[in-house]
This record gives sequence, structure tokens and C-alpha cells, in this order.
Amino acid sequence: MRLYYSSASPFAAKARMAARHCGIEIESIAVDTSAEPVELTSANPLGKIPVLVLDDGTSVYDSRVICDLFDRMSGNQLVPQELDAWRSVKTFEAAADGVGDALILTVYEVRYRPEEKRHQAWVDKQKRKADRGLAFLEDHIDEFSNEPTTAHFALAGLLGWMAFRFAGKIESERPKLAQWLKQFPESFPAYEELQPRAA
Ligand SMILES: N[C@@H](CCC(=O)N[C@@H](CS)C(=O)NCC(=O)O)C(=O)O
Repeated sequence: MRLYYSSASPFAAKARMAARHCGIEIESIAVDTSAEPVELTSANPLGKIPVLVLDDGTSVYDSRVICDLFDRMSGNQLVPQELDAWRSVKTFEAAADGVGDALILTVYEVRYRPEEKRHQAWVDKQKRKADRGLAFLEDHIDEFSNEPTTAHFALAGLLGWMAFRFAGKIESERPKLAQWLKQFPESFPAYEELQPRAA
């Protein structure tokens, strides 16, 4: 299986960490989404990463679906099956992914729009979404289990990405999340290798 990714992407880091946790072999192939290469857009019409291409040529996206596939392939090593635990892991995962979605839009506003066309009220709205999501995660971080789940990999991908895109924000505003990330490699040593990195 091939996974299209970029080294900076929080969502791709999440999927790669999940594969490693499950012992699933993937070949990671770096792509530049800005260039919209045909190998990417033919695998994912949305032109986004991560996208997983299976050995039979079919593709799977986005990071949540890829992780759900890995979970099924591995006999549920990523998501607990008991109803309350399932609900809470999937909701934490959605919150972490949603913070990433909101913050990425603010990055793209600066990266892709000329200054005179930027809309600060819209950017501020995305930031409020992210701040509420981070507050929720900070409030609930004690409920995260020691055993890694998709929620752990979504959060670790997000916080690892924020460490270079929004440097200092987590440390100054969310001390419990900062502490959680510091300790995460103790339960998942491969974080050091697979964490997002500035391209
Ligand atoms: N909900 C998606 C989000 C994926 C996403 O936004 N990926 C970014 C990179 S971190 C991307 O491909 N951006 C390129 C684009 O939007 O064209 C997921 O969980 O995989």
C-alpha cells in the first residue's frame, strides 16, 4: 500500500503513526499538494493528503477513513469497541481533526490569498473554532487512555504541527496539552520519527 503524504501534514502524520501502531506496512510517498500532481488527484479527487492507495489500485481518504480501515485490518487496535469508549475516542479525534481543519484554513488564507483579498473576520472565526476545540481537548485530556488510539494520533499530529506553525501557542495557552505531547513518545516512541516536520 502507498500513502501519499507531506512531512508537514498533521493528518498524514496521524495516518502514518496509526499504520506503525498497527504493524501495517505502507510505502510513504511525498507529494506537493500545491502542484496538484496527477498521481494525487487521480487517487483523491479532492487533491488532499493523506490518501492511501491499496494494492488493487483503489484509494481511501481522508485520514479518519484511513485510520478506520487500519483499525479494521488490525482487529481494532486503534478504536475501542465498547460503546462509551468508542464514542469518546471518535469525538476526541473529530475535535483534534477539526482544530487542524480550522487552523489550516488560516494558514492557507495567508499562503494563497494576496493581502488585499484577505478577510480578517473569517480568519478570526476559524481561530475561535480552533481555540474552543483546544479548550475542549485540554479539559478532557485526562480521559485519554494510556494505550494509543486514533484520538491520540490525531492530537499528536495536530500538536506536532502547531509546534512549528503556531510556535509557543500551546505552551502558553494549554499547559496540559503541552505536557501530554511531551510525554507522548513514552507510550509511542515512533512519534520522534513520524511527527510532522516543517517542509
Ligand atoms: N479532513 C482531511 C484533511 C486533510 C487536509 O486538509 N490535508 C491538507 C494537508 S495537511 C491538504 O491536503 N491540503 C491541500 C489542499 O487543501 O488542497 C483529513 O483528515 O485527512
